[in-house]
Amino acid sequence: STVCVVGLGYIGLPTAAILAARGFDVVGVDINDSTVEAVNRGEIPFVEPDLGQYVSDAVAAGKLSAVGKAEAADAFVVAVPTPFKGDHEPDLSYIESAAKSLASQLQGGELVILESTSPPGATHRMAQWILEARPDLSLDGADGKPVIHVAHCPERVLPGRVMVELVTNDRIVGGLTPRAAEIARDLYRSFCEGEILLTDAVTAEMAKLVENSFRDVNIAFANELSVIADRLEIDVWELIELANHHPRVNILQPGPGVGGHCIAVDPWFIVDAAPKEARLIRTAREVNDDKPAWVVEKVRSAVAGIEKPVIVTLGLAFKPDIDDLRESPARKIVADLADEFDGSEILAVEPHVEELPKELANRRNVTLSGLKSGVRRADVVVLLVDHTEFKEADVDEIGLHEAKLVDTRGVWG
Ligand code: SAJ
Repeated sequence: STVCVVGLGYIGLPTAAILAARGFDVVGVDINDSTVEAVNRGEIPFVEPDLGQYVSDAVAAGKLSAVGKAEAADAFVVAVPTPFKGDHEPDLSYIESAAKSLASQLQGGELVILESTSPPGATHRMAQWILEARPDLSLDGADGKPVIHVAHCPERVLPGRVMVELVTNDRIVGGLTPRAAEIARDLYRSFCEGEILLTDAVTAEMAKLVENSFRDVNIAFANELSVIADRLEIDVWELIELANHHPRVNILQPGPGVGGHCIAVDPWFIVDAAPKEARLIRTAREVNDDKPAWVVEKVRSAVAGIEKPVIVTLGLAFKPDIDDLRESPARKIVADLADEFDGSEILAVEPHVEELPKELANRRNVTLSGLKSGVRRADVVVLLVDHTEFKEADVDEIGLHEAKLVDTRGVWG
């Protein structure tokens, strides 16, 4: 049977590729021409282990192709972005245009799955957009109209392990009707070896948001501890290591803030849906979002008294050993340092990229640097990402001890 995947990003493309590998005839849809062209050449537009092989095999086998507009299919998977608008309000406009574009392709009997991380109620809203465009269809066969089965199946794969976790993770499938959930389950069964758990759409939407909020709140706890420990002049890494010997304590690791496209975003959808009640979740977001400014403050005190200090920052990615700079606190810290230390040199070390992101490349006082050549010239070294390359560096050989150190990840203590 045929599947149309709308949105060929970090989630849509892997999902399209794995469905094609399991024998479905898959058409991927993206508004970005260069993505469409890359996929049709059998190439991928971003880095993700094993995905390239899947895509090139599927395209070569004639099982996967990409186009600019939705086409008729037995099942539709919507995997488009759900960013913010205004003050942390979810922006459903990509879901709305996906719904409108696929609505014209429906005949009745199709499955429509929303995979995008969504605020509570978004799946219902998507179904309304479809039915507004297609009043001849229904969700439950009322008035004898042909049925469209709509479900929400949030993805929970970890970037860098997507092709593994798509298969091994358990999956939550929330239907607007119980029948829709069952039909969606059958599609996921084709590649998912984990448990597939059925519920309603709103609970499925919330489950995804709650998972990432759980992590955000726990990281906020660690980040707050690091600020408290600094005030009390104790070593937070030792503190956490010791506390974690307790059989029921498992504190996460502090860092320069929380990045990525999910954990720093999803909790706000809960806050937006229940602003009065979501107190802890909101505060956790604020604690994590305040951490970059605190790191800048630490650098400020480290360079006090040095005229035109050379500041070397290690890492720009949002977490170790990836090239993904989206929503990265490291990147924000480097930009803020560049603003604040206008006459100084900032040497940014990021072994996973070949060029600086635009907003940093545009500044005359920021350059991309090698690790050793940068650290040699440093008055202060600011460790922002615990890349393996940094952890394994020989501190004597790179001359680390000759500079002051602000270590936000506890790599060098
Ligand atoms: N971080 C810390 N300290 C920690 C752990 C993480 O500061 O102890 C920071 C990281 O450096 C990074 C951020 O948190 O900046 C997020 O990294 P992450 O590895 O925790 O998560 P993501 O954003 O790569 O992926 C998350 C995952 N969700 C959970 O683990 C609950 C993933 O399973 C989801 O699929 C993904 O969000 C998503 O797409 O929602």
